[in-house]
Amino acid sequence: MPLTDPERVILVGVCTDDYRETEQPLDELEELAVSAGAECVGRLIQNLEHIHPGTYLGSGKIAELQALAAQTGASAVICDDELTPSQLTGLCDELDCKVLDRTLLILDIFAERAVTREGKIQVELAQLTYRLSHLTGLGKSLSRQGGGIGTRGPGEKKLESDRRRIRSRITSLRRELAQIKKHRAVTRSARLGSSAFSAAIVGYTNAGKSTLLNLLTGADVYAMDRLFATLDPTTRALHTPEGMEVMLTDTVGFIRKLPHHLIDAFRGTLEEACYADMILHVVDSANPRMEQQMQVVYETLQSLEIRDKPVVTVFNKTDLLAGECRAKDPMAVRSLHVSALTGDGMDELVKTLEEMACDGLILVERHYGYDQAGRVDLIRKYGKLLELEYRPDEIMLRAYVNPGIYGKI
Ligand SMILES: Nc1nc2c(ncn2[C@@H]2O[C@H](COP(=O)(O)OP(=O)(O)OP(=O)(O)O)[C@@H](O)[C@H]2O)c(=O)[nH]1
Ligand SMILES: [Mg+2]
Repeated sequence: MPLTDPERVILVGVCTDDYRETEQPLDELEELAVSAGAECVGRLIQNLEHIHPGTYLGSGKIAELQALAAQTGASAVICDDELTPSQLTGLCDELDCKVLDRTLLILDIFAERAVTREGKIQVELAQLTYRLSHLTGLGKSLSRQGGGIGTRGPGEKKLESDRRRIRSRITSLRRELAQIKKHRAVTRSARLGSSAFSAAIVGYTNAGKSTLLNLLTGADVYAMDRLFATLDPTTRALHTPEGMEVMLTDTVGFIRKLPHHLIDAFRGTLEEACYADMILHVVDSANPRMEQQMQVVYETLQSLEIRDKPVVTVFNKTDLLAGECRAKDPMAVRSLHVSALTGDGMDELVKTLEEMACDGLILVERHYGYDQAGRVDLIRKYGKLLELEYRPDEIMLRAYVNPGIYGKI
């Protein structure tokens, strides 16, 4: 991508109840804008009972915004909500600069971060679905200036193309995605067939999920102080000191008002968590918005219909806290306090994962004669082998087995 001056943007939010409630979300919008390579040159919040259906803001505030844009030389305005097509058109008619919304911004970041073919298709699908429904307003807005936020990904050319072409592109992308999904299901069932216990690492974006996976498994997932550093799921094995194997999957982070186009498009990726035995919920305990972020995570899990899985919550980044972290997650079976950066609390986390993996299993230590090798095979196949030694006159093994197998060995 050629280096250009960062886009100068003004952040705009509508506060429907409490002023401070919206000041904080604009902080997050700023992080998003910066992640997309923009420079924030102003902020504007309007207190309204309802978001204006035609222009997002009321007319007085729009005049103020116009003046602020002129004064700061802003080239774009970013609204903290997804605009309806008529709001986009309405606001665009009133202003001389580009108008973007939170959804377009998040899609833009995703487009830049996507690495794998699956990730790229998912983002393009989400972008095209969004564009299809906002075609007129967007054409007007994005034609104001070339390049910058909102124009990454499938490209402006497609914007101008007619709806039918976008629709046929969507159909062909969906078909390709279905193929990839089939392949993923095969890999997954191979993984499940190995009967290893599995945990899905979920959490708000930037909580430290990838850093934790890297530390626990020696994986090499891209971890960075930016929102949505990781989009593609990665699975790695954690080998505990007891000899147990736990498969950990790192997934895309969640965020407040995650665009539904993205949830739909990324369902396949997000659903990795549906197939895990448990959820490892990573929380940034140093973030002032921690409570809201945890709530967003649970809401997102709900919308993905992930409900009845045991959750272990790790309050991460405790190294950044002045005092001891005492936070507790009432939704979780266990709450732990760790630092993925210093390694603090890792022993306890590994022990907890091990306990979860062994829950309901029986530890056996047996010595079998070579004529009983069939039982050894049974344990190998259905149990979790910790130790196996072929001695001259016997086979020694230590393993976890479930009660069903226990009766047969
Ligand atoms: N101080 C401190 N920083 C941490 C800790 N864990 C992670 N970080 C930092 O937090 C930032 C985000 O970490 P990631 O592992 O990329 O977070 P993530 O949850 O995978 O984020 P996304 O992939 O963007 O959803 C990085 O700069 C990490 O170095 C921690 O325990 N302490
Ligand atoms: Mg990550």
